[in-house]
Amino acid sequence: MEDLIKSGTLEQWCKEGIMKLTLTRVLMIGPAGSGKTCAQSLLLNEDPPMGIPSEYANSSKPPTLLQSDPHTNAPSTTTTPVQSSGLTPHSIVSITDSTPIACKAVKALRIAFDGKETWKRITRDELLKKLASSLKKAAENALRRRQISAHPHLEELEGAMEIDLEVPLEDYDPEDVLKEIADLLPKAEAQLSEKWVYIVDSGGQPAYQELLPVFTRAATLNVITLDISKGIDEEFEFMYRINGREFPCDGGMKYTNRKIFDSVVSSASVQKPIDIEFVKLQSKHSMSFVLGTHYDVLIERTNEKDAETKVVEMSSNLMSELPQLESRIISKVHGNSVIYPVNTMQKHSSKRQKNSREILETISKCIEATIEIDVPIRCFAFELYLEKKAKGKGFVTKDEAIKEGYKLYMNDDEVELALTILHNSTIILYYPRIQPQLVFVNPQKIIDVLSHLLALTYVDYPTAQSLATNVTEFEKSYLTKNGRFKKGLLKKFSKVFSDDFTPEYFINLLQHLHIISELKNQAGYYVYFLPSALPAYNNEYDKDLPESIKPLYYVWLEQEDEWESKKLVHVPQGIFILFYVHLLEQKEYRVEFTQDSKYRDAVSFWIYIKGKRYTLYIINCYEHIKVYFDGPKKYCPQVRELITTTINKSSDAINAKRNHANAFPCPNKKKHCYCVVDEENQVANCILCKSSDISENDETYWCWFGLESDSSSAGIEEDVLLNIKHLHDVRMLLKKSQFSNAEWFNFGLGLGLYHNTLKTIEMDYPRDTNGCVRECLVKWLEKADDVNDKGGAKWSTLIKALEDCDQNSTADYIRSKTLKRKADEELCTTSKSSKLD
Ligand SMILES: Nc1nc2c(ncn2[C@@H]2O[C@H](COP(=O)(O)OP(=O)(O)OP(=O)(O)O)[C@@H](O)[C@H]2O)c(=O)[nH]1
Ligand SMILES: [Mg+2]
Repeated sequence: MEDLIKSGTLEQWCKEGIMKLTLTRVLMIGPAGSGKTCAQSLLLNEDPPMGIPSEYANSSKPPTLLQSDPHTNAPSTTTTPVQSSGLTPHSIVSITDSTPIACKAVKALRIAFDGKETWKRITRDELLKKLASSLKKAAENALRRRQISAHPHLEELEGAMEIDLEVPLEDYDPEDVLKEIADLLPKAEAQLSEKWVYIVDSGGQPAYQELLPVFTRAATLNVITLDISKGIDEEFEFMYRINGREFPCDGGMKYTNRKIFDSVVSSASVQKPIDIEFVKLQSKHSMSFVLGTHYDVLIERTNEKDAETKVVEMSSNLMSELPQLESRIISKVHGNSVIYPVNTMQKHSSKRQKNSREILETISKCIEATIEIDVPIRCFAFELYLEKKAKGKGFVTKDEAIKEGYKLYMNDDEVELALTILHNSTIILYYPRIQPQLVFVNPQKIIDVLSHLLALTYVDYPTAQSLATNVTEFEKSYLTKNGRFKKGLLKKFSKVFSDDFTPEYFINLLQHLHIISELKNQAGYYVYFLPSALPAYNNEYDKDLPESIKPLYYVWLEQEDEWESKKLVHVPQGIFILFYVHLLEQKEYRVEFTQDSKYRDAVSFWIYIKGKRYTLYIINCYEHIKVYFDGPKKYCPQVRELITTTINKSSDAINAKRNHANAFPCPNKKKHCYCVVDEENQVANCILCKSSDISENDETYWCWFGLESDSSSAGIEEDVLLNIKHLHDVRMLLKKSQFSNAEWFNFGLGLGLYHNTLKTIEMDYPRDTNGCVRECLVKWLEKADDVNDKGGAKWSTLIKALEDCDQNSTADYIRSKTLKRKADEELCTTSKSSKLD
């Protein structure tokens, strides 16, 4: 160790060492109880969860509050005698508890042996050994370099390096991670595979799935588990499992394997690839592998041959509705089937190994699912330091993290970068904007509280009390019916909050992520609205939906390549719940809930425009989102712009592409067909049938796109500061005056937007200059970048920006429509006053 420090090798290794990884980022995803957690054990070639022989058995303590070993991330299981509520299908009793929204990534090595692949969990000791072998190599190289150069001023050089040392030798803790690594040097072997996997397990409850993208980044491989003992379109209830008991999650709501599958594959297809530094080769898009679990149940019910036939049938049936996403699914995983049938609880070790190998063999062939990344070696050592420091607490403060970073010769910026990488790739949670700055080395701290908060709405009262000590029946029903809670409830999650991680921190965080919204109740107390806790929509609003204006749909369209036609996918998971909170929190329009019931996936709001109240219904139908408005047609464009802007914000928050479009239902009523609106040309084209039957003159549709700008009502004659409410007016004026959209970039610069902002817009709207112009205007109206320095969002600054990019006729037109009257008035006043003189 001493030599390593003195020679500067340790410092150089810390500063320059990299681990070249071929990385597969796997997300276990699928319906609740379909076997994600059990499948993860299978992939890692570990025994199926059997329950833990621990003091937690038969206790009322929630096992999820266990301090799990961050390295093993062992699934939380329980041996509590199982009391099935009678709702369990096929008399299967679960031995695993439901997983919270997400778990920290498990690191595993991909080991190829004899042409076969296995995945092996990387334990702390193994990671230390790996780092030691990397350090050994660095030391050997350094020695060789020194021998070769036999530098005459070597001593001088070494002296200089010693001065650089940030931690004096005597300060090294005997249990220091670097020392642990150095101690392993004599035993260090050559590095084996640098093919790694990060596996993230998730919870399948619908509310959990909606929140998942807030905490995770796009995986390169989604392992979708479907319980194939249930048919593809068979309806079933989702269960929440805790302490060996099961509770229905969504009171009577039914889901099917297909619905979940379509939604998961669609969401994966619109996710932007993970954007972290050091990625050398990005995956083109994510892939999915479909694991058909509970195969044993299917076989037991019939026989092996019939079960096999059933899997083939299910496979083609599954792909029938989203054939356009076939290229995103690993096909022929079992004969010609896209479903690999398996019993994830298989106890027989050689059969288990065989299943695991077969699955991994298929996955290993899918090179699209890997990325190549040069991870700075110190990221791994840093994580080990953080884990040590966080022991018992689950988190460290930013200052503590910085101090640990110094031991690895990292400066503050490098610590920040390492934390961001760890946050994005392993779900160590770090939100620098929340004070005090904390690093959650064990993300369960945060995610468990949120998951348990939602679980209070699923379980019975006694079980709720095991989650939150002394929770009252009122608190439970206030959350279930109204989606609301007070800070006091959080304090009842004992043993979770400690030191700087307080309920206040947790609330700030959820507000920052737009998962909750703060409201003041009549008594002046703050309450928190968590829409995820609300029940699923039951069509209650349908009888009241206004009919005089056609509903406006939002659909999501995905494109394989630039010249391929756009194909319909489902609403990405996570968008709606964030949209809900963003809409409540926007400041431009006053909105209030109507007296209808509240749902997680449908809202009915009163929106006030010029003081008058109108009703707005927004419903997530999972294939599309639909919007109904009962106000005058002239306000429809404003409402549309508000909703589009809010959806964009939610898309950005979950790293989803902004590839939504407006549409109307196909007049031919063809299934899965929509008339997608081409806003620029004011036409709508059906995506499946050839017709475009929506008349260009039918105002009940086109009012949403209102050709005329409502200049008088928007008060645009004066050179006042404009805001996002004027977006439609500005867009219509540009359109009418034949503004050349191709000039959008220079126009944006002229408005005061930064080059980087415009580049981001360009990436979000490829080959869509109309979309680029819109986003430029949104940023301008939001006064982003240097907009205020250019005079703010006013007609005069807009006109100047147009003139600066040679759009003089557009500038003249807008002047004539907006400032001319004012100019005329001024002229008139001047002439009057000169006469008086
Ligand atoms: N017979 C049989 N049972 C299975 C199989 N896979 C899972 N199970 C059972 O289903 C239960 C739930 O499995 P998990 O792996 O915990 O399910 P999950 O998808 O992780 O569920 P959530 O975490 O709630 O989303 C287990 O406790 C097992 O009893 C299978 O292939 N065959
Ligand atoms: Mg699970």
